[in-house]
Amino acid sequence: KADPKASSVDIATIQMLAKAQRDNVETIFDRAVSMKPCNIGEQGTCCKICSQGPCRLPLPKKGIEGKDTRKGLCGATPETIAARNFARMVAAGAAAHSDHGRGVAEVFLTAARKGTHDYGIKDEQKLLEIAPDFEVPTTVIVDGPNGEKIEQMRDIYDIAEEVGVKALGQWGQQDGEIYNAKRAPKARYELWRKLDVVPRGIDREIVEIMHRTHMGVDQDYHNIVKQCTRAAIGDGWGGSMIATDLQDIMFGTPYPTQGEINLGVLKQDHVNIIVHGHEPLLSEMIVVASQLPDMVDYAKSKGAHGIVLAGMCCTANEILCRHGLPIAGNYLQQELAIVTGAVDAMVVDVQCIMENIANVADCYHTKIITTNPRAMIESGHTTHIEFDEHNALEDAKKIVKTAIDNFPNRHGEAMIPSAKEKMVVGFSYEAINYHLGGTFRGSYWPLNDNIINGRIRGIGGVVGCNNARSMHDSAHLTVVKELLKNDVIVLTTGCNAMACGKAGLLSPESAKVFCGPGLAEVCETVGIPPVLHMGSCVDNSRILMAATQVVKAGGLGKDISDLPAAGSAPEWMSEKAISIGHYFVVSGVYTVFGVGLPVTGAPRFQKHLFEELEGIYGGMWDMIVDPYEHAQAMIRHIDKKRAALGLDK
Ligand code: NFS
Ligand code: SF4
Repeated sequence: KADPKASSVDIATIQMLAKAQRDNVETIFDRAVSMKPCNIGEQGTCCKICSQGPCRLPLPKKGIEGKDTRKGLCGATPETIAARNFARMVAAGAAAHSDHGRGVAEVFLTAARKGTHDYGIKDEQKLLEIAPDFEVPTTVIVDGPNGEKIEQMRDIYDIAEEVGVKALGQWGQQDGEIYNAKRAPKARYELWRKLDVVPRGIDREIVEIMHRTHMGVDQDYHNIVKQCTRAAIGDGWGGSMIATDLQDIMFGTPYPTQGEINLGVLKQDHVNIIVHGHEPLLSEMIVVASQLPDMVDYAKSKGAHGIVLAGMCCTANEILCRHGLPIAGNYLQQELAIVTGAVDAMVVDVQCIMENIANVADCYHTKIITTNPRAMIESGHTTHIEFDEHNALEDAKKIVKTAIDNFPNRHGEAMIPSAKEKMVVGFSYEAINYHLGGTFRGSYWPLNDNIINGRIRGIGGVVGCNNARSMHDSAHLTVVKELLKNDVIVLTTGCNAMACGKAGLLSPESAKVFCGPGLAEVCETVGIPPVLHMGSCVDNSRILMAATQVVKAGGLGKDISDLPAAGSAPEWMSEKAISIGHYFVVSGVYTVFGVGLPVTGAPRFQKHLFEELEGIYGGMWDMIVDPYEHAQAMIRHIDKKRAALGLDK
């Protein structure tokens, strides 16, 4: 069994893990102790893409002496094998984000055509801002009463429809370039064109990875990485960015708001519903349904005082940043939320949902409700209520009602940890513009100015998952605190954002506790936290846009690769993280991963990712397990970029 105190730095997690063990409920923490990973897979050199294998090519214990003669049956080198495995992770990650984006685009188009009552256009301003990127005009010229020409706004729903059609077209586009590539700084876009890596269409690049990594196709790791680049740009600047933009238009662009986080947000005498997964299409409707007076009355008729709706994983970030609704916890807390005995329903859609929640739920009264036709759980105890956006609110009401009906079935008193923390969240790149600018129009110039004068040393993007192979939240917090101490402002998303929230780093007051003097001064003057929560993992596209705004504001070079900035995923685990890492790298960012990367068994491929890519893209991969060293490497890179810009350390 796992030692609770050695498993997490988060008190609520430690308490609930101990309770799970008392209740004889096995969790991922216990299995991480009893099951060790395969060391060949860990090195990235196990090939199972044809049935002559799996061919396993571990690094020799004494290292490679002389020529590396390892080969699979077909002759595949460790480089080819590791590169193919890596590429398939990029493909899966890009597919996950982009399929999410496709779903959003489909609903957006339905809404634009007024084919649903439940979704509409909330942020017209943002629609008008992005329309030109899709070459959609926002005005028309009409004849005035005296024959003169007058420019008139087009109907907002007409604009939306055209944007929707063009956005959705980005998935199936066969050639040309995806529209958003041009949003990157000019130098970056031109570099991509020169290297011939601008994605032709989002789906096409993902499919091509699957083809190239089939047995006996692409056997040059440089060329495989090039295709990874196309698919990853198609994710970050394509599928993910479209998801973020259209979600903002339909549900509102996040602006700073307060929220609360950790298992302590659950309430003993309330119906507790957790929405877990990734797509706000569902959770937005559950937000509406759970606040309807007849639903609240129904909950009261069952003996509850009200309804708590809390999020988990990136769905949580979506509803938190837009509505200030509480977060129950990050990825590694999903089983433990159920262990409280207070969760009446856990509603899931797609991604990062552990199959074991069904087993844990069996031991308590919690109903697991799957909602997406892509994602079911084979278990006698999960309920599937399919969510159809044409009937969204009705479906959401059915889900909320199922949770309420389950409230009387609790097994006695629940045990809810008291831990919860307040935080300020919702820093879309538009909001950063406004806040740091502090003027009516806002701009990124004040941020740049503070970087130039050295109060802020640089920018760190720290994102990504939890991983049961490393102590929960520990590496996240060490990396972030080390950056803050060295005056590096941190942009965050995903499960890192939640780790920071639980540790109090998302409050403006934390600036004077954790930051170096320069960063503390800036945060206190502006009244922002030193760690800016920008949303879910698809919202890493906001970080790309923020970086682009910083470049455009001037004074810090011409490209993202010139900025004193670095990226990090200290506790990554999902394939999505690999796609994100790669689009950051090829956008010009030095990107460090913790835990381990399955490339170490293929030294030449590793060198390509860790060193040679810098010469091509100005950004490169790195892997450093020790979180303190990890942060130091980021700071060294930031200093290198400062020096190149002629700025003091
Ligand atoms: Ni991102 Fe979000 Fe968390 Fe990792 Fe999973 S929730 S999309 S993949 S685990 S950060
Ligand atoms: Fe082995 Fe080659 Fe088949 Fe991979 S493709 S399993 S290395 S024979």
